[in-house]
Amino acid sequence: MLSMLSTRVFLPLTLLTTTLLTSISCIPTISTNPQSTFDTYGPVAESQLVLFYWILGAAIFVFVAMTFILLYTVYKFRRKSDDEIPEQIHGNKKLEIAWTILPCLILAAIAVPTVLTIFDNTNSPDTSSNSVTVDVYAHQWFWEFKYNHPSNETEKITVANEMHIPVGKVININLYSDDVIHSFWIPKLAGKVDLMPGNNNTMWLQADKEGVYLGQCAEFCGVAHALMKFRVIAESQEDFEKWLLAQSTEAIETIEPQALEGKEIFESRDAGCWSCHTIRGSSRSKGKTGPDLTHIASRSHIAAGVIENNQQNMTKWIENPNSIKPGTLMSTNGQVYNDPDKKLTGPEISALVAYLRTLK
Ligand code: HEC
Ligand SMILES: [Cu+2]
Repeated sequence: MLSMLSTRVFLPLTLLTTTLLTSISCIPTISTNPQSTFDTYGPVAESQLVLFYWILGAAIFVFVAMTFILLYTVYKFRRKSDDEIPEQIHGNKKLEIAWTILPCLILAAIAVPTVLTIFDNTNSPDTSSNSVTVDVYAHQWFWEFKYNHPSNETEKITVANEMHIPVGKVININLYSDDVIHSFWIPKLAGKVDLMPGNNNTMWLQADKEGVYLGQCAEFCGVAHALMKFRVIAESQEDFEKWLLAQSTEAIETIEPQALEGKEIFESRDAGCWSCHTIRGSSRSKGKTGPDLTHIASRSHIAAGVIENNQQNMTKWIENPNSIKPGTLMSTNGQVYNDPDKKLTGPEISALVAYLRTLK
C-alpha cells in the first residue's frame, strides 16, 4: 500500500516541488542580466516587480491547490471494481456556486493591486519645477529625447538615443510617435508604455542609483525593431546640468582642415546628409528624418545603441549602414545621395568622420 502511494502520489508531488523550487532559484541568476526586471533600481520598476510576485504567488497557489485536489481525487475516487459506477454529482448547487465564486475572488485579489499600480505608474508624484520633463519621440528605428532649454523657455533641446537624467529625481515622460506603434522600456527602471501615433501617453520614472541603464523598443515596429535600443544615463544633478548646458549649445566650429572638408561634403548636394540630419549652428543641415547630430561625438554609441561610437565604427556606418542595421532608413549605402552610380570615396568618408568626431 505504502509503496503504491509513494509512486502514485509522492513521486509526482516531489517532481512538482522540485520544478517549482528550481524555477524560483533561477531568479537571482537572471538578475545579473543588464535588462532584467528582477533587479530594479527605481520605484516604478519596483512596484511592477512587487505586482509580478503577487500575481506569481496567486498563480502558484492555484496551481498547487488544483494539482493537489486533482491527484487526491484521482486516487480517492478511482474505479475500484469493474462493475462500480462512481457517485454522480452533476447539478450539485453548492459545488457550482463554490467554483464560480472562488475564481472571482482570486481574480479580484489580482485586479485590485494591478489597477492601483497602473494608476501609480501613469500619474507622476511630482510635476513641480523640481522634476524634469522629457519628451520621447520614437522613430523607425531610433529615439529622440527633447528637454526644456535651461535658459530659453520656448526652445527645446533635441538629443538622440542617449537620455541623461538626474539621479533620485522624478522624471516625467511624454511619449510620441509619428510612424508606427513603439514601446518605451527600460527594464530596470520602468515600462513598457506604448508610443502611439495620434495618442500621446505619459509615464514617469526615477533612478535610485547612478549608472547606465539599457532601454529597448518593446513593440514590434518593423525590420530593425530588435536594434532599436537606447541608454539612460543617471548622474548627479550637477553632471546632468553640465550635460544639458553642453547639449544646448550649437555645434562647435572646427578649423581642422580635414573636418572642414567633411563639413563641406556633409552639406553638399551630392552627399545629401544635411537633408536628413540637423546640426544646430549649420545654416544648411536642418533635416528631420534622422537623428540630431549636433553633439554626436558626445554619445557613447551610434545607430540607436547598436555599435560603439569610435572612428572605425563611424566609418563602417557611413560606408554601409545597412550592413550594421538591416533595413535602416539611412539608406544611402555609401552611395552619393543624388546619383546612384556614384559612391562616396574612402577619403570623402574619412573627412565626414573627422567632421562628425569634432561635434562634441
Ligand atoms: C535618407 C535620410 C538620410 C540621409 C541622406 C543620411 N542619413 Fe544618417 N541617418 C538617417 C537615419 C534614419 C538614421 C538613424 C538610423 C538608425 O539608427 O536606425 C541615421 C543615422 C546616422 C548616424 C548615427 C546617429 C546616431 O546617433 O545613432 C550618423 C553618424 C549618420 N546618420 C551620418 C550620416 C552621414 C554622414 C550622411 C551623409 C553621407 C547621412 N547620415 C545621410 C537618415 C539619413
Ligand atoms: Cu520596436
